[in-house]
Amino acid sequence: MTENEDATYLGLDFSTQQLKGVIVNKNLEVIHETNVQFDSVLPEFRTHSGVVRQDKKTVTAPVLMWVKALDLLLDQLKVCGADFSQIAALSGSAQQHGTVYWQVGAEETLKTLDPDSFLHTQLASAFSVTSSPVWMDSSTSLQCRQLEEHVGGAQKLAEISGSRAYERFSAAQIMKIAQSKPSTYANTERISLVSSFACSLFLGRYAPIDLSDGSGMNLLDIHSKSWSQDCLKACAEDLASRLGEPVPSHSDLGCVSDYMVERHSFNPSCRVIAFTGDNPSSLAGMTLRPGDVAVSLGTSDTLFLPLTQPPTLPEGHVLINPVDSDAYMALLCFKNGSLTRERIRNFVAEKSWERFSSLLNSTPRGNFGNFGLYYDAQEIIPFVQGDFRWDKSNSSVTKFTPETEVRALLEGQFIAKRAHAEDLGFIVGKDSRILATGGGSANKEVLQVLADCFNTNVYTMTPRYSPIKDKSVSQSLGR
Ligand code: XUL
Repeated sequence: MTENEDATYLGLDFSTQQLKGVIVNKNLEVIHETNVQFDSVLPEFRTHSGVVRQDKKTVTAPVLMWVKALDLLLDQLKVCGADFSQIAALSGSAQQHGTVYWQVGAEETLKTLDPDSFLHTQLASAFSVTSSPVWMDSSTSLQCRQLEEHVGGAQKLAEISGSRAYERFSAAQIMKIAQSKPSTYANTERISLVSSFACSLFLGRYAPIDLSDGSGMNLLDIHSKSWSQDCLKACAEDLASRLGEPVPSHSDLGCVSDYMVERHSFNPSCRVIAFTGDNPSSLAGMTLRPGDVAVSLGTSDTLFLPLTQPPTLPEGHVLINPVDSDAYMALLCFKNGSLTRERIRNFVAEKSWERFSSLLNSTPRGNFGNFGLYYDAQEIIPFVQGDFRWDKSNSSVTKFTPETEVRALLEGQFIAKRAHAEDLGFIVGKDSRILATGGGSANKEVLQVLADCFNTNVYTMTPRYSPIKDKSVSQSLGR
């Protein structure tokens, strides 16, 4: 497409609970924005918070739900008045680690889609695994130990891939499928991450895995930026051909598919840029400077920061930086984020954030010495589950008053983040900035607790809706 003053750009986010689409102009002003909530809009897939809990440890999401959500989202954007012919380029982000299994012959289907029908009807039998394992899954401890043993231990695996073996990472998930369903694995011609799967729907062929999201698999050598032969071998037979070659996260992959042009009137020269994981995308979008730490408060809570060199971390992850493939980023992920905050809010604050905030404001910082840690699902760091409460004499108790519970929850969540970050050697000093993002960062009272627990200033980004504000960092909460 030639230089066009009216050019727009489409961004997609395939997150755990919803699919979101945003169209911005060349000044990054949001022109259209819409979303599809999986549970309420697509109830036929029977998800809760976007996932299906098969048992306490096994958590998956139906692949066709994501495809159908895209059919709906594109139609919704058109109803909002979006003109797809003006879109010069598109890209996207997605929940990390989840794997999508394309059946033998599926790429041929992708390349020959009929513009007269929906994607979800045509791709109904394109997947050899119909419900994809996602990042909330913790059912692969056995495969994690096997992988670490094969490469020479947890430390060695962390040196190679940036992380010791983690249950939700793709290697252990692929290994579990190859071991427990060998015919399903044999009938799989390609394995995508959720990000590269979503990108493939726009490209009309298999999109490569990008280096940044690819570092969340326990399969990529983060130094050579190619698949580690040792890890591949430990995981499953003939895996390299099923993964394809990884590419830098900002790669231009070519033009949008004929299907998108004919069905949705995309411009045939609209470029498709590699999709990546949600955390790398946030790092890119927040333009962090040295010393900054980002805290994302979403379905998962994460903490991440840019790095020039890759340390070997005993816990947490080192990923390749999505903006500069020679640099890195550190990532800590806590599974019990917004769903746990909502559970406590529903229990003690009549499902109201206002009531939650007023309970919070009725207790002082430090909560009179009361402290709590709440893990609804099997946590990642530390690997525990359950509610734990202590009073000021450090005795374990089973119950708090509503106001004590609310503060104990937030202080527990944020002090744990600080403690784990400091354990890894990340020092939040007086000149540091914490940049908060994600749904939970909309609540000022919650951010104040974050500022108090880290004893530093917390900033949020202002989305650039009209009227447009100049400053991207608009709000500062004092210590
Ligand atoms: C990161 C992680 C989650 C997912 C879901 O390691 O597991 O943050 O990306 O958002």
